[in-house]
Amino acid sequence: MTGKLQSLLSKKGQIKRIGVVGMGYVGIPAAVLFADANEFDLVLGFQRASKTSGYKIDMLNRGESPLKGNEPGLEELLKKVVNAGKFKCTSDFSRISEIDAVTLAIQTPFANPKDLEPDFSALNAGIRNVGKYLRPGILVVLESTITPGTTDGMAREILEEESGLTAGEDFALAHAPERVMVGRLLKNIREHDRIVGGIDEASTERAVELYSPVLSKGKIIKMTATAAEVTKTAENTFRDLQIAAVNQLALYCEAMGINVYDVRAGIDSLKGEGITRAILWPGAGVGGHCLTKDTYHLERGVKIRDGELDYPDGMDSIYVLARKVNDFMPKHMYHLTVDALRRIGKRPEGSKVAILGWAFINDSDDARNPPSELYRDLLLEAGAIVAVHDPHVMSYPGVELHRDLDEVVRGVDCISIMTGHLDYFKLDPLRLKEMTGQMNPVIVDGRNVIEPDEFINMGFVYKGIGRGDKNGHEIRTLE
Ligand code: SAJ
Repeated sequence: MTGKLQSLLSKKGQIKRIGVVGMGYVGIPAAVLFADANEFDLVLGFQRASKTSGYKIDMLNRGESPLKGNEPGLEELLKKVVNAGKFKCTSDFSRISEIDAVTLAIQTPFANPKDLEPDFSALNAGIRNVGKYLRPGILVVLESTITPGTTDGMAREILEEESGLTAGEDFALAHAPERVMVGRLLKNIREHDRIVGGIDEASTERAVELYSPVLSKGKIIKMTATAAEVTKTAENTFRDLQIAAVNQLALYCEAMGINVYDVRAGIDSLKGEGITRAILWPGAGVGGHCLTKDTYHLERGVKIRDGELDYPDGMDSIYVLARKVNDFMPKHMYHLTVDALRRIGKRPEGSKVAILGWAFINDSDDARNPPSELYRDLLLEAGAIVAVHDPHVMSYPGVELHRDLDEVVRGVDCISIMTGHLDYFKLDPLRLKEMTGQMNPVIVDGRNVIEPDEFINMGFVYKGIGRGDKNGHEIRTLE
């Protein structure tokens, strides 16, 4: 921490005017919560007037949220702060020079999921824009999920290059990763603990001053910027690891002819006195935009690190292995499908398969990195005829999505449940069998949705993830 920055911040006084760059799922709720805090006078939402998202500027200034889906309280709060003149959206980045603190919440998706390299171009452009108009005494905070080392590395370099100022002396710089989930954006920002990490103590303290007013139940957890980046990527890496652990257990249980859900209940029973096993749920795969990429951010952070990594020579990271196990699960669903069809003398080629569920998560329309995609690709490659049902996902490039379940299952050889949507828990075995018109239709359950015996007793050929106790059942032929 240098005296120069401290004295600049003291001279500037309390944070009163805030800028939020990136009017998306993270930026908009953050901006309206800052604007609703009495501690602050004005919040400017910065949004590029681009063809694809420039429309948000007028919408937001009318007090209308451009976000899809239901976000409790967001539109009311947005109208309130717009009417109070405390929030305004603009594409004029030069107004950054008039604010005290600016946060950047810009997506860092994979350019190409195959090579797992993040596309930092939008974030870099945002940082460069901030750098251009940066003034002494301003606090810059990155909220996007980024590779550890980015704040104190690439971001610092761009800001210094564009502004001619020095981080930690002329301006404060920190990372405060977002932890919001669609459908509960405002609640998450208010109630989750907030990790706040500056490149130095003065930056950390200034970021604490910025975020404290918007927290209701949440507490501030202070650390360095790089530690904050590792925390964010690691908290999702750990979740992915936990899911992989139970997915591998499910595969073992299938091979050993036992029910993984009995084992899971047994393991989960060992708790109390500070012991826990935190066992999650096996399934048809792991999708979404968090768990599928954050492990690789963490792995990249270690690669670009300064210090020496002491780790067994040539051994895969358990985190990368976890990703490989989870990415195997849609393939395992395909193997279960092939086995089941073989039991009734059929092959994938020419068979009709109904996929139930395209969203990566139950009862949601979010279809980012859906496990169903690999499963569908494998079926198509094998010459199967595939139809996809999802009650929530409206569209997906290159995939025809059906809303009418009867239409999708009519005359099929196999029904595969890939997402645990509520609708699928109500599947009626007799009606479903009649719809397929088959003596022994196949059903493959990727999310523990159905009760196996109800379908086996109706003549279905059943396969379920982790159901080693049922997957080899006798096939019943009903008159
Ligand atoms: N999944 C399983 N088994 C489980 C849990 C999830 O197979 O036991 C699968 C889901 O089907 C889905 C994928 O993993 O395909 C991801 O599910 P998720 O519940 O982790 O949902 P995400 O990807 O939206 O994760 C977000 C993360 N939140 C943020 O990054 C701010 C994550 O940190 C949260 O823990 C998670 O939501 C949550 O708990 O809701």
